[in-house]
Amino acid sequence: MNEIGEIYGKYGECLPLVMEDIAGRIRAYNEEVKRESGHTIYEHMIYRVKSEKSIEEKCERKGIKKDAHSALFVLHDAIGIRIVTGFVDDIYANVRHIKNLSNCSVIEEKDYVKNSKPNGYRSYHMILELTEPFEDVTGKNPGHFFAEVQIRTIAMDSWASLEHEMKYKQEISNQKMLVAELKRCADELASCDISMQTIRDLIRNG
Ligand code: 0O2
Repeated sequence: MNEIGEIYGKYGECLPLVMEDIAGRIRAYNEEVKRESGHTIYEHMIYRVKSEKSIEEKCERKGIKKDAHSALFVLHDAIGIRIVTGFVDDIYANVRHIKNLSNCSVIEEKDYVKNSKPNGYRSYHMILELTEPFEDVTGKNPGHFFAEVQIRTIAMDSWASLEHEMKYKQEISNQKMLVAELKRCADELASCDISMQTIRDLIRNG
């Protein structure tokens, strides 16, 4: 986990606890499904509290004040959770479960799985508002905290990592060609994801 820095102030201490609470409940459900059906609804889950440096850079990029209120109330991804699934249907199984969690409401969602970005990016994004037994930046206790959840298949995840690597590389030759190739790969992977889903359903139900 990243070091918690100044920008989060005293609230930085409870962020890992808020994160563990929500991640723990997502993990517990995956284990319950596995016990009952023999299958999991995700392959792995990673989570982190965004580093002080990254959240400060994001405040700068967005032109907002660099303080705890911006970091925790204006921006909503100080806590980030990524769930990586084997199959497309499992993305939606996770979405349904998260929407039913107590003390948790989905305040924003973007389905880049059904509506992929022009570059080929696919993922399901949700911003969660969590009510937790800690004081928040507005002085409320129980307080409100936010977390960004990204849910995608293994294929979508490896694509996003590679595309992210390209985006952050300073000088890159053949960029136009690479962008086009990445888009082609994203579409091929999406097509494979659909076929894999169909094969899985035939194996499980047939
Ligand atoms: P980082 O460094 O990964 O955290 P926001 O900027 O979050 O206020 P936005 O851009 O409308 O608002 O949110 P969106 O589209 O839900 O994207 C949020 C995060 O999804 C991004 O965070 C990326 O991590 C990821 N993402 C979105 N689009 C792409 C994409 O085209 N390629 C890849 N590889 N990842 C993407 P940050 O804060 O931009 O970056």
